[in-house]
Parts: sequence; C-alpha cells; structure tokens
Amino acid sequence: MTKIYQNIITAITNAEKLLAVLIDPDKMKVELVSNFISKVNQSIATHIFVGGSEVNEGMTETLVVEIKKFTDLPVVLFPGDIIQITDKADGLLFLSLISGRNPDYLIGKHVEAVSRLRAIDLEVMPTGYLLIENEKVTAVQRVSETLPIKRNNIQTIIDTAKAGELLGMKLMYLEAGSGATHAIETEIISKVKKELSIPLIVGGGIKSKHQIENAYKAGADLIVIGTAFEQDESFFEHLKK
Ligand code: 1GP
Repeated sequence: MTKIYQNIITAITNAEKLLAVLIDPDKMKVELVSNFISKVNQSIATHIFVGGSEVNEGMTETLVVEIKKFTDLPVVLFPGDIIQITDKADGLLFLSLISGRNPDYLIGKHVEAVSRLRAIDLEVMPTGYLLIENEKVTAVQRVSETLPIKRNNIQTIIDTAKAGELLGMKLMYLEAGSGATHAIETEIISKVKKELSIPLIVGGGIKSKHQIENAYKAGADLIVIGTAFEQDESFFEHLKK
C-alpha cells in the first residue's frame, strides 16, 4: 500500500500544498473529537496526524477510531513511541531522528516496531526527522535526549537532510518542536528544499495564516499544525476551504 505517499507526490506535481492537523492523544478528549473534526473537514486540511511524545498505551488507537468515524481524510500516525502504532490508522511516518545521535531514535525503536508492523497492513513512510533549535526545550528534545541542530548552522541542516534522502528516506520533516517559540525560518526551508527531491514537511510553532503562506512559498510541501488549533479552534475560521 502506497496510497498516501503517492497522493502526496501527485499533489506536489499539481502544485497543491498540503496541511496536516496534528492531534495529540494526550491532549484531545475523545468526546470532543466529533466537533473538532467537523472543523477540520471544513478547512483546507488534507491530512490528520496523530501522535505525541508522551502517550499512554491504547490512547492512540481509541482516538484514531473516533476520528475515522467523522472524516475521510487520511489519518497518519506520527508516533513518539512504538506503543502508538495501530492498524486503525491509514499510514505511519516511520521517523528516524537524524538530527540527533541517540541510537534508539535512529534505528533502535524501529527494529522493535517491526514485529508490530509485520502483523498489520499499514502504509509505512520512511521519514527523516530533523529537530531544529528554537528558543525553548521541546518535548522531542526531552524525550529523545538529543540536541537540536542550531538554527544558524544551516549547512549542517542541509547536509543532514540530504544524507537522509541519500539513505532512501521518502519524506523529510523539519521540526521546530511542538509549541516552538520560533517556527522554522524560511531561509532554512528554501535552502533545504533546493537540495531535496523528496517532499518536505515543516512543523512546530506555526500559528498564523501568514506563517503558513510564507512556509509554502519557501518550499514546504506539507505543513503540520497542532498547538495553534489546541489553543484556539477559531484558527480554523481563517483556514476555510
Ligand atoms: C509538532 O510539528 C508539530 O511535532 C506541530 O507543532 O504543535 O507547534 O503546531 P505545533
């Protein structure tokens, strides 16, 4: 199954931009899902990502089942850990944290995940994941015990992303971290984009339509937003279809 990935490639070929709404099972109450998803459905969102850094066993599956009752958008897992893998979703970002040097998040957890993945039919998308410094310590940094790449170290960011592509990763994700004070700068986005031939995902700290447009202009193919919707659902009003 490669449907989600193929659709991303097709969208890019057609010069369409993509937006994922990130839902953290730790923060979303199941009884609020129907109302939240109706807003997602009326917006320009093209994907729903589900995941978080600290989520208890079973919560992801319960949430995904509830989300899928109310939308036809693809639901893609963006897991912080193996226990978040569920075949109730449509796909999985199989993230390798290539900005860091913690073997668990580079390959260790992936090896552990195989026994789960072998047993289920889930579209697996190998994704290079780069954590870029913003001004505060984010959950990814804390949980993965890795340091982000400094945002003025642009050549290292570019070379890391390119190394991921050369290793065969199919997507590249520039992450400022959930609730980041500074979203990924457009200069970084455009320079990384120039080097890559695979789709570029950008997330972390994006809170306005203006930031979304600038990130798209700089070369982001898919933008991920979580916190801005968690804090104020009226943001959906600005992103209507
Ligand atoms: C976090 O990139 C995502 O992993 C989204 O970040 O919650 O800041 O939108 P925000």
